[in-house]
This record gives sequence, C-alpha cells and structure tokens, in this order.
Amino acid sequence: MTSYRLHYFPESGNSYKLALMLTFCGQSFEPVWTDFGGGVTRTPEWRSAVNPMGEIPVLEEGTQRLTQTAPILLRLAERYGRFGGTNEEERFEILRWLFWDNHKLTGYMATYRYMRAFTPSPDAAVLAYFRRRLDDFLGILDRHLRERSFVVADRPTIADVSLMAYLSFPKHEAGYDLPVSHPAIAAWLARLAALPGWKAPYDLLPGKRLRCYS
Ligand SMILES: N[C@@H](CCC(=O)N[C@@H](CS)C(=O)NCC(=O)O)C(=O)O
Repeated sequence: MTSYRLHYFPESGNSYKLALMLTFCGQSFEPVWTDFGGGVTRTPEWRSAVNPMGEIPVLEEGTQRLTQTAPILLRLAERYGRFGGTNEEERFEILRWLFWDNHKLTGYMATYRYMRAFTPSPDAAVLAYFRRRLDDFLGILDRHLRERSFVVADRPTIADVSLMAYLSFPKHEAGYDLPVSHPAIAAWLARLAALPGWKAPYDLLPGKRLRCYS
C-alpha cells in the first residue's frame, strides 16, 4: 500500500484537488501543513528540500516527491481505476480541460482569490482585470455544463475534480455567488458534493488558516 504525505496549506485549492482525489480513491494521507503565508515556499532551503518550483502542493509517495496536480491526478486515476477516461476521446477531453483549468480557471481564480481575500490592500485595478477574465472563464464553464451533468463524460472524472476545487471554497473569499451568477456551475458543484466520500476543502485541509480580509 502506498503511503502519501501531502504538503499543503488549507486555502490551497490545488492541494484540495489532490486531497479530494485521494479521499475519493479511499486513500489516506499525512497532511504536512506548510507556512505559505509566512513565505516558507520562497526560501532556498524549502525549494531545495521540498520543491524547486516553489509551489504547493507536493505529494510524497514513498520516497518520491511529486508536483503539478494535473499529472498527479492522471497517475492516481490510472492507479486506482477511478475518475479516468475509458477511451481515447475521453482521455483527450480530460487533458484538454486539465490544461484549460491550470492555465485559465485555476490560474486566475487562485491568484484573484488570494489577492482579494488574503492580502490586506490589493490593487483595485489588478483585481478588476482578474475579475473580467474570470467572468469570461466562468461563463464558458457554465455554458458547457448547461447541456451535461459532468465536464467530460456522463460520470465525474479528474477534470471535474480539478475544475471544481477553487469553486468549492466559501463564497465570501472569491466573491462569486454562483447559484445566482452561474446556476449550471452551482448545480454541477452540488452533484459533485453528493458523491460518496466528498468533503469540503477546510474539512479535508485542517490547520492554521490565513487571515481573511473579505
Ligand atoms: N500548476 C500547479 C499550480 C500550483 C500553484 O500555483 N500553487 C500555489 C499555491 S495553491 C503556489 O504555490 N503558488 C506560488 C507561486 O505562484 O509562486 C499545480 O497544479 O500544482
């Protein structure tokens, strides 16, 4: 049986992606709380000991240290035979949405939410720019979900796990009231939250929290 250690901080949606996938797959992990707010991931010591890319999450799997949620999700899906694609078309679609999520939805939402909720005086113009981009991305996802129950197939895949992560935190953090602004996304999140084993981010990722200003 593989032993997992997850380097995380509670507000990290990227960490939530891995914690949730491991939980859905019936795997436990040792949580390794990381002082992201205190800047530890920017230190040369942490980078040389844990992740030269300077990012959370890091998943330790036995003696290996894995980073980047998309390939890790693909590996877990393959290993546990859950949430993967069953044919070439589905596998292609999963990759397509994982890339879009990393580049667009998660990339912008993580930065926007962090600045908006967890920094004391964010630049209003920067926030407005990010918000415009996110309105577009959320609109794209909402339109996609009007016609289907899950992102790629008639069942959830790791594309759903990746895309849902940053949309699953309390609404005062990012400031989107999704049932009002994006009802198809809200309905999809409710379907995912009803899956056996699902847990909310702060239930899966405990520990000292960042100060929230929003
Ligand atoms: N593409 C990466 C993104 C990881 C990421 O950006 N993590 C954030 C915390 S949730 C981080 O460590 N950011 C530090 C930085 O951007 O310098 C993944 O999927 O793991």
